[in-house]
Amino acid sequence: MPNILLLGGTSEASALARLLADADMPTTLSYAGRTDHPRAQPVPVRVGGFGGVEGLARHLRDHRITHLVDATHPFAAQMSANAVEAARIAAVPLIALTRPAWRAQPGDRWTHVPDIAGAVAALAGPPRRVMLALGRMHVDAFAAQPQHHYLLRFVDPPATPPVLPDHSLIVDRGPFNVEGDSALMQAHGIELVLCKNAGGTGAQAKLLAARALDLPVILIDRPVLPPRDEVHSPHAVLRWLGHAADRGV
Ligand code: 3Y8
Ligand code: NAP
Repeated sequence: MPNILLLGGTSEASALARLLADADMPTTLSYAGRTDHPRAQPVPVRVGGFGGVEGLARHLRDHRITHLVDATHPFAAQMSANAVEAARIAAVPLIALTRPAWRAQPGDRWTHVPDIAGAVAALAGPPRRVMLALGRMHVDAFAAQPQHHYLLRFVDPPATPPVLPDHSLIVDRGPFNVEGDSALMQAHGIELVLCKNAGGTGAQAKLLAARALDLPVILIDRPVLPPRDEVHSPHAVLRWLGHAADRGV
């Protein structure tokens, strides 16, 4: 009988958890504990770090995990790197459920930057009204470009006010929709959108709204991850689990 550890925190992880619950496959979904009220799941949930690679390898052994599914966000690079190494150490099969990077379509005015520092540098110049759709963890870096008005969107109210001198703060969690993001961007007179190339549908609304409003977008490239088996749909993970189970792993 499989015993699955699902590293979550994305819409795809939640969709997979639903499929695994419906298939009665024993699964635990894992959150880092970054948000105050993570979405309820149809499978048991654990919250908090494992304690690095060693901690995760120990967790895999102690809990007799038979399959590790990394369905974390493409920017959760440390977690994904740890998953590859810990799965190797504990000899547990690993699959990554990830989403393809977004690709510009006709009408998109995208500029690609390699990382947060590149995004900060790209904001040099006269004041503009910027939708900084990066969440909370990297906001402070943009104090280096204090001339802009920033529209921020956090999942939870921040413990301390953001350090940016001129900002508006929205507290909201996705998945978002085009109508909502378009109305938000127009209400705040947004002239530029800055976000990560997260892929998927849960964060895509702002890009579709920017296209409709003919606004430029600065898109941060994904961090490089170590090689691992990857699929792009929850059903492909089910096939992998079925296949892996056939091989008696
Ligand atoms: C804690 C779990 C689900 C998963 C929903 C997806 C979609 C909505 C869009 C914008 C961009 C951003 C942010 C975002 C989205 C989904 C998905 C996604 C982007 C939750 C969640 C956790 C987190 C962590 C949080 C980060 C933050 C990033 C907000 C739950 C809601 C900006 C990423 O305050 C903090 O510390 C927040 C940290 C990492 C990035 C950052 O730097 O602030 N996600 N987001 C997970 C854990 O603890 O393990 O609370 O339910 C999950 C989701 N957020 O099941 O419905 O699939 O991507 N999350 C980005 O893409 O740039 C918002 O505002 O347009
Ligand atoms: P990260 O920087 O790659 O990971 C930092 C540490 O957080 C990891 O080493 C691990 O601690 C712990 N961790 C991360 N994800 C975990 C999980 N699902 N379960 C248990 N521990 C976890 O991770 P992050 O970018 O902060 O992302 C944290 C969570 O938010 C993930 O679930 C991710 O899917 C979700 N998320 C992130 C983003 C984003 O933009 N980064 C966007 C949407 C959702 P230990 O080393 O102690 O094990």
